[in-house]
Amino acid sequence: MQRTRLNWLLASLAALTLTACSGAEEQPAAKPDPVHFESGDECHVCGMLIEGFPGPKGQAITEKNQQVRKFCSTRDMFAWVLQPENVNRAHTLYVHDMAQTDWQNPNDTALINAREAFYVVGSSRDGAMGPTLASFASKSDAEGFANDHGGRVLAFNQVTMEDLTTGMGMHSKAGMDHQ
Ligand code: CU1
Ligand code: ZN
Repeated sequence: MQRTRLNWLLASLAALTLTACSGAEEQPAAKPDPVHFESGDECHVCGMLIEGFPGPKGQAITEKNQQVRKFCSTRDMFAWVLQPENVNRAHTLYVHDMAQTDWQNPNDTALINAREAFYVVGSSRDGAMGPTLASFASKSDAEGFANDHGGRVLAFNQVTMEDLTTGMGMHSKAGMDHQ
């Protein structure tokens, strides 16, 4: 009797350990930290130099080989993310929180998880390529920005390809101050 009970105990312990191990293996690797934008960095989508242009930037660290992709604007980041080969991937994505930093010269200390951010589409403020999506960590900051500069607030998952083109159309006046 004793012995059977011991065997049973050992067996269940072994099973527990096995479960714990395979569980640990399935856990995704820790999310990589954002990297700095450096002078000379080029946008992965449009090829232009990223530095020296206003508005929030984006970056992606790819799911597979942890390759860094940098984008001149949130708009170009979404143009890449929404491609069929990327849209279902767990790429790590960062954008600037424009509540924490200057529109003309966003600082990398303000990079936040793009998937948890809120975006103002169709505002009057331009990014590196003209119309862009203003990114914010907090929904109320995004709403405040939309009150001041127009546009509507979307969560990451609500942004579509159409928002990158037609959604920008309501913007008209402030579009020409590129220096
Ligand atoms: Cu560009
Ligand atoms: Zn670009």
